Amino acid sequence: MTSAVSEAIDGVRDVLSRAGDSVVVGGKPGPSATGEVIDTLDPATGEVVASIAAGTAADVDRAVAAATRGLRSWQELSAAARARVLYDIAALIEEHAEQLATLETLDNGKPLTESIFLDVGIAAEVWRYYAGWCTKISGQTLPVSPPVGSSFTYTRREALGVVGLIVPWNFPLLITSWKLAPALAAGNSVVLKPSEMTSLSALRLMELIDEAGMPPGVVNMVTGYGPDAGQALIEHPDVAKISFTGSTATGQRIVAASAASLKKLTLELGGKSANIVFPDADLENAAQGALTGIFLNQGQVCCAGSRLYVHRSVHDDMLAALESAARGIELGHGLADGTEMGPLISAAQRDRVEGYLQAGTEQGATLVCGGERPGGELAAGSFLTPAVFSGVRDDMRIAREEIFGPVLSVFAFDDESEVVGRANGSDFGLAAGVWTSDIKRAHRVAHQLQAGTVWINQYNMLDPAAPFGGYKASGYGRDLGEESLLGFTQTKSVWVSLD
Ligand code: TXE
Repeated sequence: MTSAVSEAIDGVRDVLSRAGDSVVVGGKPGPSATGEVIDTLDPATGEVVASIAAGTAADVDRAVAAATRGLRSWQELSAAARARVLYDIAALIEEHAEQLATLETLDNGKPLTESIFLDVGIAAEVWRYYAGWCTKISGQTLPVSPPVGSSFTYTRREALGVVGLIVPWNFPLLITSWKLAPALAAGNSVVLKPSEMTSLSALRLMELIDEAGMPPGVVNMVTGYGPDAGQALIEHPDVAKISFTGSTATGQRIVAASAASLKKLTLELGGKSANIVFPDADLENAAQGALTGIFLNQGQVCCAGSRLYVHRSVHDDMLAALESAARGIELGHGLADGTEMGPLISAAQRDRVEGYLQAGTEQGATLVCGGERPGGELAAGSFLTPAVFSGVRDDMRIAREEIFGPVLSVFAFDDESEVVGRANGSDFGLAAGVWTSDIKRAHRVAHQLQAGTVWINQYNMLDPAAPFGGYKASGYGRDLGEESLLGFTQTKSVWVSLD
């Protein structure tokens, strides 16, 4: 480990030393009811960096009870006062950007520059965006018909109550912010369950939320394993909604559990996104977009452009450019200078990805480069060199299943309608990319693609104002934008007799 890395870790030691108190109930951080802990590892070295509380159903019960009490104090504040708290949270995130980014990189492995600009930078903007919404949530007056003039009728957008937010490990602070900020802006109280692998930035965020003057009990957190803390939250009768980002299997469990109390759900369940390069595209930009589309965050991105469809006339040149760029990507500790790609989240995730590399080769695809465990200093971490497959068929497992790692599948295509059909021939529908200089084709194809987001001549763009979520098996409901905010509200029609 270089001295720069050790120094960066030393800079967050005080936060790490508080990690055991990661169950936050009624504004008070503490251990779990059982006192059990979960070790959190630096995926670049395999070393334990902290131990977080392993919460269980008893902690979730306490947290939901605190959130039920906290709801009133949050709703008693004026909309402007609630907005001020959210604006202050945004400012505190920016003020502590380096510390939060260091925690994120240490926990997740991603390069520090990604943590600073993408995770922490966009998280602050998300808080600011939803802070603005607090004072703009309004109902409508309705032109009801008979009996004419006898009633005045209007709608109110009301909070749901206590909501449960379950967050994965790939963008811990960012996805927490995606869910928490709109839930609060809409007037709900919250129980947050971060991933057991990456709870450190949430731990620090809870402290900043407290510093911003959030009334106790409005935001509660239970860290712990999915089948313990998570399952208790999704089954809790007093939780009105679950907003979840994670695997399809867990999403299906949440749907089943929601039946008992008819919880409202927002589910973002990953994808297998197609990125389509037409021959009239700016090929240099397209190659760059294809690379960041798949290798950002080590490929552990729900909207990763993991299926790259390249027109046959430019396929070989594009493949050569991708191979050479992929071979040049610098792997290293996320906190080290010059690192372009960090380790995967865990050894188990790397094993999973390696299973797909093997399946791809066995089913007849050609591994052009990558897919190796680097040696030397990196051998102790869960690193994998960026991999590119060519000669992939649409029916192969690597073309159909979410790999969630740095593995790109490249396909050749011949014409537009063929490629649209193949791009849509997936169970998922989270995102897609289109690279072309033909404006008519760009929009025509974007309209035909079955995906919640389509990027034209760019990839992985996100903004708090733009809704994000999936078609088909990629889930339902939306994060971000006004739609996410409204998903944390319910509409009441009020009828007043004028007779
Ligand atoms: O996800 P899980 P995992 C996909 C990706 C990845 C695979 C497995 O393909 O390889 O899922 O990842 C909580 N009740 N995505 O196993 O288990 C868990 O504690 C309630 C795509 O880590 O779904 C964590 O907080 N909660 C994805 C969260 O669910 C439960 C991002 C996500 O973990 C639970 C992550 C239960 N029974 C993985 N079991 C994306 N859409 O971006 C687990 N959890």
